[in-house]
Amino acid sequence: MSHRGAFIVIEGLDRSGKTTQTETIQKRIQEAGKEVVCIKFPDRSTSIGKMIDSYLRSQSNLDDHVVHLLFSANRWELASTILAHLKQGKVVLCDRYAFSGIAFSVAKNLPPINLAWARAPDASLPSPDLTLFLDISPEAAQSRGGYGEERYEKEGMQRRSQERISDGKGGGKGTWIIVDAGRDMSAVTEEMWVHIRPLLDGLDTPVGRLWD
Ligand code: Z5A
Repeated sequence: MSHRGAFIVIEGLDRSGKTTQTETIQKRIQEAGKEVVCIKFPDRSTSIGKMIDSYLRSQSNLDDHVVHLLFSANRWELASTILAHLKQGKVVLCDRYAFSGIAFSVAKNLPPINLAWARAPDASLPSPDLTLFLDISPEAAQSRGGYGEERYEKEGMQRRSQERISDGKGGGKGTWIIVDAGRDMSAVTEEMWVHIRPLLDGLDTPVGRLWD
């Protein structure tokens, strides 16, 4: 039986090192002789992604419900691509996913954007086999480069979204691992690799769906 690839999501707060670690892990997977495709959400290259980018840079204002639905639509734009890569046996490494979508919208404290409302648009998206949540305090994140340039990069929003980012983890059958991202980069990579390596030979189970 041919194996499908593993769908691995890297989640975490702003400046927790998601992009840095995605690049390092991508190289490691390639060095292990496996094919890997990297995806990042929001994908700012699509027409929906461009609207999100403009909003995040405070160049435009959008209703909070609309923004939430745009982030979800941005994932749906790539859902069939993710499934196609997995079917071809490639590892899909994804920087942020629906868990960020829920966390940042619910953190706004604007009824009716509660957990149930926020989860609904992402229902049935491909569900990750493994989510590595890079955990860091907002204070430590702030001390890292580039903090404060975009709309959500404020301490209160970061703290509230951190409290909410695990809300989606009960959905799907995948594994959720918390990684202490406050350590040096190589220590973080090594811990992530321990969980990723066993998935590189592929899986023979169907891809799950959020929030089954
Ligand atoms: N958002 C949303 O609301 N709804 C959604 O559905 C989704 C997202 C998907 C933009 O996301 C915003 O969109 C985000 C959530 C919201 N808002 N906030 N906040 P983004 O992913 O495009 O942007 P980002 O979170 O700002 O990503 P980032 O800037 O790329 O951060 P990162 O990837 O976690 O960190 P990094 O770039 O790898 O590292 C940041 C710096 O820290 C850099 O200088 C590194 O060299 C340094 N670094 C990294 N690791 C370490 C360690 N271990 N030690 C010391 N320094 C380190």
